[in-house]
Amino acid sequence: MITLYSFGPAFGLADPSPFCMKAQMLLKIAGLDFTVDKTGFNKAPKGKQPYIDDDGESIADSTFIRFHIEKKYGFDFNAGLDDKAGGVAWAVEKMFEDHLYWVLINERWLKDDNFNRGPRMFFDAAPALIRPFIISMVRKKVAKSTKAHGLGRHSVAEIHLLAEKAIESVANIMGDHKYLMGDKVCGADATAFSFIEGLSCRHFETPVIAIVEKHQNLIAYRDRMRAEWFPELKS
Ligand SMILES: N[C@@H](CCC(=O)N[C@@H](CS)C(=O)NCC(=O)O)C(=O)O
Repeated sequence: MITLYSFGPAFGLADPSPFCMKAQMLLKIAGLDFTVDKTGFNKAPKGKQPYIDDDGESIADSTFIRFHIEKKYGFDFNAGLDDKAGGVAWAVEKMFEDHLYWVLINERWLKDDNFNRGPRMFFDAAPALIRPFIISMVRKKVAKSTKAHGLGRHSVAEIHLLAEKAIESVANIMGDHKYLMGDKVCGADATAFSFIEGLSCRHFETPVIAIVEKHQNLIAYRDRMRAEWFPELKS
């Protein structure tokens, strides 16, 4: 019995966290049954979601969840990919997770309008009296993290230029394929879909949406993938 600990649907997305969406999609691609638990954040082994409990075994981090599925269930997320394609898939995945993720964070958490229409709701359960203090503290922590990563040291124009280049690279790699690496879904599709979906989410107002929408193949892919893997979501 697998339990996936994540945030649950928000902003028209299967999950506001692209990593949680990715983990959910990996489980779906592998054909495993699971339930979603939205109450586990305070017990997260690495202080972040997603994590899973698989018959008493706890696995934290979407990539280690992937490795666990591959090892325990013998599922090959790179089936059909040669070494070069597997390498490209991994590089694309990590470009989303370790580079474009910070663009998404910057747009959602550090721009007041977007913060107010999105992440602010994560604090609704905090006592009203200390809520503003907690919000300010967490946003300062987020700003510090983006600076520590490096992306947060650039101007807005520079951040969008980097986003443009990264997204264009993904569009070029995908070309006219049905999936990221060809005609068969692979592990990196879980990441690619989740981040393209998150970066182009119309609940927020950001030039990044137009950057993604410049690439018709990415938009068609996003819509196809949503219909295939998350049919429960309205498009
Ligand atoms: N490397 C992790 C990243 C997970 C992650 O960054 N989760 C964020 C949500 S997108 C989180 O739980 N943040 C809470 C926090 O940092 O306090 C993975 O692949 O699962």
